[in-house]
Amino acid sequence: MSDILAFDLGASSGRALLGRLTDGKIEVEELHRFSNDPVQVGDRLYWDILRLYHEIKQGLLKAKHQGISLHSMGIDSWAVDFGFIGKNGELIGNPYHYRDRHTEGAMESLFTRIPPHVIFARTGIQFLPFNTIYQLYALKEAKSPLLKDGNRFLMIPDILRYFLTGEMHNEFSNATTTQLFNPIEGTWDSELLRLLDLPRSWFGDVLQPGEKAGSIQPSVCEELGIPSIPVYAVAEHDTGSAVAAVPATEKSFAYLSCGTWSLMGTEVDKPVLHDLALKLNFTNEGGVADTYRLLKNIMGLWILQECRREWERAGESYSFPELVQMASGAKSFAAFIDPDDSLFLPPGDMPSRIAQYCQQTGQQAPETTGEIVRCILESLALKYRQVFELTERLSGQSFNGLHMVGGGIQNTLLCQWTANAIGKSVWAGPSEGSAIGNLVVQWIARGEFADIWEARRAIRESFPITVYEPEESEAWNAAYIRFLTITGVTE
Ligand code: LFR
Repeated sequence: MSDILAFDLGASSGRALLGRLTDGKIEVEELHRFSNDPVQVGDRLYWDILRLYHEIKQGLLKAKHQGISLHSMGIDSWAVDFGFIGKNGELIGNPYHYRDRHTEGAMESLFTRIPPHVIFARTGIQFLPFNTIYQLYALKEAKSPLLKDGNRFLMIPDILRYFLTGEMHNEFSNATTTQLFNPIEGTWDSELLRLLDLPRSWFGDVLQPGEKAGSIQPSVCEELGIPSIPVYAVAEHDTGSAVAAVPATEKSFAYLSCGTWSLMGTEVDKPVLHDLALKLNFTNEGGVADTYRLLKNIMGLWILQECRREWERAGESYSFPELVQMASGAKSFAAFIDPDDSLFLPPGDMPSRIAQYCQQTGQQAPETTGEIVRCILESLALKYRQVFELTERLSGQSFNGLHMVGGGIQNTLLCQWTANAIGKSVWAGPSEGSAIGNLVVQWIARGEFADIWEARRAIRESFPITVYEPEESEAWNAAYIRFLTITGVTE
């Protein structure tokens, strides 16, 4: 009775996870995994949205072929990206990838018209150059035909849901990441839309995670030979789903959702909009059960993923475990980078950029593969300490440890180094955080769990949690002071 499906789309791969609930215990099975390959055309970088829709259909077919009778499904993905639906109901063009360079300079340019403190006061969202607001502004400035023909604004999971159900809805957790949603008013910010000269009518009703968003429409059921099932709006921003899956017992907890990005922070009942939050560039993204995520984006394992791609291009292929193994053998604390330096945001030759960063900061650049990987992982762990302490300062809380969820926890060296860097316990698990958060929001909606806390208890009892205790504290403390001096980022 409880079989449901979560589609979780990441920046480099997607998966369909079957969830089953037996006597309060959650079991999951990966039915389908696929790569998500952004496509470069000329100097533009796009998402292959139709391929993603195709893979969602493949996931549904796999469930059918295994004789699984599904009761509902939900979709989550990365945030900020979007497409337009035209008057004839068709998607116009391919959505841009948030790492596309068309937003370069857009944020700074918009600030001359709308000061950052005004944007923050109205939205509570951190300033990332690829936020939807700057993407839309860049399209406006470029007089993009998308804006001429567009009729409805939908984000990535909204589009895929629309293809399946024929219904157009926006969803709360993702809507907040646009930096166009006003959390106090609980709706799109009409004033920002007006200042950007964007029609309010493009932005639709905003469903909360757990609300029903339609059912698979007859034409799709016929095409796939499947019965119709309800499609729920979940926390369709993957980070929202990942944090829903944090197996915390206490109301106040710190988390790190670790994947391509590292998202670190805490859960709060109301957005934190004061000056310090603005100054520290923290965000207040919408979550499940009327919560917000007070967090900061950290560039994350993206830098390592891009290094791996670069080495592969040069004919050297390594698995992630091999890379981690090489790092563990390299000299410790030899060089540091600030992972959040804008140098590391666009795709490209990361080993050269790391060397460039080291030169600029008077350090000997790492040379061997192991040295480079060590530099990235140590710098990430030290950055985590910095953001962990800022989260404590900003939220006025002291945490006795850190929950880590997401695929990045398979990197046990990074988990251990994170514990070492923050000097506190790390509890790692589950690794399929986003997909599990997606599942539990559906189960809550279907009355299988009373609330998010009951769901979190079930997650804690259903998945292994690995504990890492801090080691080598003195060496890591000394490294932290050097890291702060070299990166020059004190806040
Ligand atoms: C993580 C994530 C982050 C968001 C970034 C871009 O997958 O969703 O939360 O800032 O991707 O959308």
